[in-house]
Amino acid sequence: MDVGNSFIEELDSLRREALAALLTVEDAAALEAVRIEYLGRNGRMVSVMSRLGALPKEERPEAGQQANRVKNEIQQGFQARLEEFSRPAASTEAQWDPSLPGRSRPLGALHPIRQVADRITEILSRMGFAVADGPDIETVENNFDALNTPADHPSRDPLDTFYLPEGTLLRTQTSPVQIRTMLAHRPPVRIIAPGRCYRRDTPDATHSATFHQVEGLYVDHDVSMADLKGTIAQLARELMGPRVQIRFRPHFFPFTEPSVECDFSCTVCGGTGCRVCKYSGWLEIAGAGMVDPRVFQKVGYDPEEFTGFAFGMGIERIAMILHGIDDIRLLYENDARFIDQFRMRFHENLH
Ligand code: 2U9
Repeated sequence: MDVGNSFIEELDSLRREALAALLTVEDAAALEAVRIEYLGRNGRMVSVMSRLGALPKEERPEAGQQANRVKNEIQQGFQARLEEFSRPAASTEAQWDPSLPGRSRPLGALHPIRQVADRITEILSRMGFAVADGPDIETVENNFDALNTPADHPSRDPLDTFYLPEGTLLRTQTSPVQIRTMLAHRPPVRIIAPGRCYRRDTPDATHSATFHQVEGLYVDHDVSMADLKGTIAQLARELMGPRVQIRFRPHFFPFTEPSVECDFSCTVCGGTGCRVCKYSGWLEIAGAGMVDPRVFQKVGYDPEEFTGFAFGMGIERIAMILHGIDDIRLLYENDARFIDQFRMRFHENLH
């Protein structure tokens, strides 16, 4: 037997032993040990190949190619077992069905109150209103005095308002945000104040001790009731759809004069009368009016120079109308079965 033949034989037995060893390993650690023994830097493959140079020159190419084939074969065998060990248990492989639909990941959803507040904010932002905010804990001064609320006004009653120590309270409306803004800025002022408010109401289907409002304020030279009406009409159309009608009824608020209540034609029945609009065809949506000159005086604006309009609306009420919710308490229970219904559905109810 010449040198070349013994080299090829040695290669062959190396190949058989390596493949047999690869087949018998039972875990990744044993596999790695086999890899080191045969394919490692000081392994048997390297040691056999180091003897290539000792072969007669004419035999080297053929022997070299054979050595490479064996090395590749062992490497492939190693790779195949490695993949086997890095896969999850074989039993899951048998159960894997590529035709099954993918797993759906539950998506979060914005709370309906947030959705409606965002929508109103977005509509009024496009009309030029900036968003302002302020603290939930307010001063009696900002919440009542600066808004021209008489000392004996029922809303000041501790049975209606949550008073806190040192002349503070939980704000009963977002109006103190407008007071703060006017104290800090000269006109023109065009802001909305969305936020949470607190009143000592006994909870029932339409009342909650915490609720949300969006209020608006526009002060400049020559702001008129017509500007108010145009703003409310545009808001109504964008919120309820292009066919909605609006009407103003005279009302009274301490902070506006004249004051109005704003009704939208009922979006549930289209104005013909239903349970939601109490068969009137109209829904009370907002209160509004021209800012009372006494409020301007309190914040240092000259009522001879400036006029302004203000409006306020309850977000829960609007959400309830848009979504057909008949009990405000559902909005606060955070029952996932209820909340889940408002995923991506808001726009369906708009037009
Ligand atoms: C300033 C001046 C005037 C804000 C206004 C209303 C009318 C109003 C209610 C709607 C439903 C409260 O949530 S609700 O119960 N709001 O009717 N709000 S005018 O007037 C202001 C605000 C700030 C400086």
